[in-house]
Amino acid sequence: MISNEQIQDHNSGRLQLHNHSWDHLSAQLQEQGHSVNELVRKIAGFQVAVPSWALGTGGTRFGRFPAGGEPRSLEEKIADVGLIHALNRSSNSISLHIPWDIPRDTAAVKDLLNAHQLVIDSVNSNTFQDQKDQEFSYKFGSLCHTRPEVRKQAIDHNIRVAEIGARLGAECKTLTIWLADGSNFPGQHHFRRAYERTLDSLKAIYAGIPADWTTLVEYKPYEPHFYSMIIPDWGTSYSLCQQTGDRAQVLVDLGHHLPNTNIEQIVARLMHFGRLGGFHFNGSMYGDDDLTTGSIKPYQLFLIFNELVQGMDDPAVRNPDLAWMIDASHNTKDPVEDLLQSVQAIKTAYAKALLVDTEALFEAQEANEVVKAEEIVRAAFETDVRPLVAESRLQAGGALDPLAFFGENGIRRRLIEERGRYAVATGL
Ligand SMILES: [Mn+2]
Repeated sequence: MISNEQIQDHNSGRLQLHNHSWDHLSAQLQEQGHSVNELVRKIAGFQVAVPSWALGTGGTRFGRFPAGGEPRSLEEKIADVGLIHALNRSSNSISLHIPWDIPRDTAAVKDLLNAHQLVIDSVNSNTFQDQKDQEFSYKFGSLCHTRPEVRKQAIDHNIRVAEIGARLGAECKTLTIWLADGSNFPGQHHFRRAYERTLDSLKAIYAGIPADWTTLVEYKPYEPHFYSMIIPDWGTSYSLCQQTGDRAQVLVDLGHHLPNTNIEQIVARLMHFGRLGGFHFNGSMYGDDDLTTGSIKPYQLFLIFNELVQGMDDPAVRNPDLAWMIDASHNTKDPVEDLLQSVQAIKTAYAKALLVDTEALFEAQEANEVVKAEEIVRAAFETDVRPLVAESRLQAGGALDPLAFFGENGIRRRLIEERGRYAVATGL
């Protein structure tokens, strides 16, 4: 849908203004002792996966208002991520949801992924809904269920999800488990037994998937169960992973925290233990998946990246490589525009975190110079890094302004013409 010529056309009209701001910023960064080329290289290399379910409009209990031209199949979802990646050169992988995205023709899907320079990086299981053909219901839980046959069905599903992922390419080595299990009323669950059953189920999944795969375990304090969730917090997730195996890791979803939770500290703790496996980005005002990353609390997003960068740079921290993914629902925005905004916010926070003068910061921390330490962190946050992020995109072959490109070239209108006004994304 997008040719290289179109991107060059778009860029040539904006190049003069970009070069002007980039010259200014790069001079300033060099003055501060940064290697500009190294910054550009790191930022260009930072890739954020798009989940297959984020390409359609989300809804609430009250309604859903489709954007039109939404992808009707796995193939069209891949095409949409290909479009995003062509524009921002930062979204080279897709995370699939099974059973929503079971490929009909694996070879054809792999060819399509290659054509768009994409890979499948992870697969997500679903035991939070009952499927038409399944024998037992998950109404009262899946991996924690009291009945062994229900647990077995959920375990087998997870193993099958990994098998489907493995067939889609060698890059796919991650199974993400978000467990919706929990209870709604006091007395409903025997907390200790439910935990033990969940642990046993996780161990069975871990033993059933390929030995070089990672299992990511997500936590969430409430919803869909409002009295107790089986994995409500990072500590529970951590304890389960620790007992399951080395390749079981905690997944932090920004939206899965109660208001004012210090997520950056959770990130630091998990990295310290070598158990931070991945990230789901979104911006949460309520509970989950609701808003564009960085739209409400950009400073917090930056502080999280500050911990991530420090952890990744510290040779004493033995944390595995992280899986980065957006996990948001787009109720009022065009999903593609929302994803472009999210990736931009993530890379902006990352770029700012790379600018923190950590040497000076650690000195100030040791000397208990509170104001100085805070000012060092804040100075990086207040730097306008947009020309740096744009330069890294430009050098990678992307558009200087992906959002403007999307609007000016009438991409949504063309998608509606191709797929129809009322096309609804599969799985939502
Ligand atoms: Mn998530």
